Amino acid sequence: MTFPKGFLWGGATAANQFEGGWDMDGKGPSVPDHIRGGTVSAPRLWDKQIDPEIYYPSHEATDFYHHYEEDIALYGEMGFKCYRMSINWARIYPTGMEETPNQAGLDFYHKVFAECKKYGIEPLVTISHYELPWGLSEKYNGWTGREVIDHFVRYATTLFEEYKDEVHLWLTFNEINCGVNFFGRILSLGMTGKDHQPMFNPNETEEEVSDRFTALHNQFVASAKAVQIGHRINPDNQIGLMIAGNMTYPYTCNPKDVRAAQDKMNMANWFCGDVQVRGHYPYYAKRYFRDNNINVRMEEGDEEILKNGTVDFYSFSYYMSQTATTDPEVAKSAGNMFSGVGNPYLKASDWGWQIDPEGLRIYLNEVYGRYEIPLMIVENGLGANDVRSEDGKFHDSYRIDYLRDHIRAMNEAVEDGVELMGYTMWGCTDLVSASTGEMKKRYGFVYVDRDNDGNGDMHRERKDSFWWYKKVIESNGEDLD
Ligand code: BGP
Repeated sequence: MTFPKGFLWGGATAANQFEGGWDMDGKGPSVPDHIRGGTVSAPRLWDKQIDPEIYYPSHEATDFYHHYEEDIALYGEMGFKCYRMSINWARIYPTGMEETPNQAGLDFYHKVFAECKKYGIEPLVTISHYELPWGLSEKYNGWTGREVIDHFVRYATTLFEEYKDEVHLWLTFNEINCGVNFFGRILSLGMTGKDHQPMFNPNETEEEVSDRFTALHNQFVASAKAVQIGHRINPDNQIGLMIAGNMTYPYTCNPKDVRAAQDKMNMANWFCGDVQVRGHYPYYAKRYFRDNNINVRMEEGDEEILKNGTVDFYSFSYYMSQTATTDPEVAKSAGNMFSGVGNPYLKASDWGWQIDPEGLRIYLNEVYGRYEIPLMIVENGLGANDVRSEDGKFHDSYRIDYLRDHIRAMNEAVEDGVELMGYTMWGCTDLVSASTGEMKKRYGFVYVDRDNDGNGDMHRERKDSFWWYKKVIESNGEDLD
């Protein structure tokens, strides 16, 4: 086992799922603050007006806002080299439209970075992780509005300047490729539509699909501008993209299935990376837009901006793989997050996500072969319902098994020659699930006393995986037992 020296071992969280303090010290509401909790079978609904009688999981989340010292100390104890976190835009610009930033918001993250420094932890900051200030969402129908680009650029510039000496690793948008799908409409693009609707709503008109791709285009332009500004403010900044890693296999070797998988890989996985790494839309986009009557509103000069704002590295989340087929009978079987077809060779988590460590090695090789720029796994982990054992502890051996298998696969990819910067396990401290809004779906090395209805005193406890991961980091990935 050989991981490169300086490999960035660590964990990852996102402000809207972890921080809480949703209305504290001048923070404005953001889109997730309007989204209720749900389950795997009961969809999360979003409300235009926040109803004080209703429980919204992001409002307190698992309260990093008041526990950051303790949480980062635990990361220090595990030996983290890197902590991936996001800054909440509405904490810095409460409606997204102010001329000057909220000082209390800026101060909070200075304190967070100072704690990281204490333990020698390098922060990796996602500038926008599934949240848009509510003010911008309401005024412009989220990223559909071209104006949002300028608001984002002002926000990103503030961060690059303010944290110039504290942060050098940045990601512009979390899982930007979710915007290719209806799935990303609210979560990723802040386009809310009709009131009290499910967060994931597959029913879109042709016009709405065009708006969604326009919104995604606006994110591409905003990201490319931010990359250029970030490099100018500090040439040491490394700025990456972030993709929901979507490994799709053909269900059979029938060429029709192979083509279906290729098509899925193109649009659900490669499309955004092609724009952000290569600096232009891929060749297959034209036909996709034509066949689906999609009209993306672009402006003169955008091509130039995309060309000049390509990223320094490719980061991604990886949880599962899926298959594709054209056989309508097979297509009926259960899918997962990207509504793909089940793979009979794989087992699934309790939430139906198919576990595939080998797929991680394949994916790493595919991505590196295509772009030949450094890669980083910034999310990977197992969402599970952790139950306290009779001895009062959390023995999460299933999580250790999942992580061990993925780290082995990652190591194989490094041996294959893939240039990998690091690995930040998702949800290192328990936090709210993005897709279902549950607390019950836990990922952490650290348990947080909080349930689906908002009960619990938020105290933290180490699970077995905490001690295991500490050994993994100490041995630079050699000791996985
Ligand atoms: C990714 C998101 C994260 C995170 C993770 C796990 O898609 O970037 O925000 O939540 O998935 O998903 P979930 O919380 O739905 O289990």
